[in-house]
Amino acid sequence: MLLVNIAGLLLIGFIIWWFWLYRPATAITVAPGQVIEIRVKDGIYEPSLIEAVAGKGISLKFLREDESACAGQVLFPELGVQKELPLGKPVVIRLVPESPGTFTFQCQMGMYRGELHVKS
Ligand SMILES: [Cu+2]
Repeated sequence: MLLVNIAGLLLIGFIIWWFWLYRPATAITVAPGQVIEIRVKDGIYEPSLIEAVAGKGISLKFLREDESACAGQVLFPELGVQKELPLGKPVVIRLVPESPGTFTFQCQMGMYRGELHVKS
């Protein structure tokens, strides 16, 4: 019985780590005019850390491979962007980040999380 509880706690800990704490460290720098493809799969955006330059337009092509409803939208709350992501159909989002800063992008519930770092 105790063993089962410990296994349950470990599982919960793993889920919390996976969905809320895990951050792959690889940053992708977007050159102006370049399209970056972001896969939406298994609870993470790949890549999940995008670097861009203020005032330069960027194109992010989201490809949803996760059929759970959780992955059905991508939001950039600080930038006022919200898009539906149909399963298996790429959606290109064009952004012109005007000012430097860190902007999050996420699914509607915040399990999928990524960051857009905008440099001056
Ligand atoms: Cu979600």
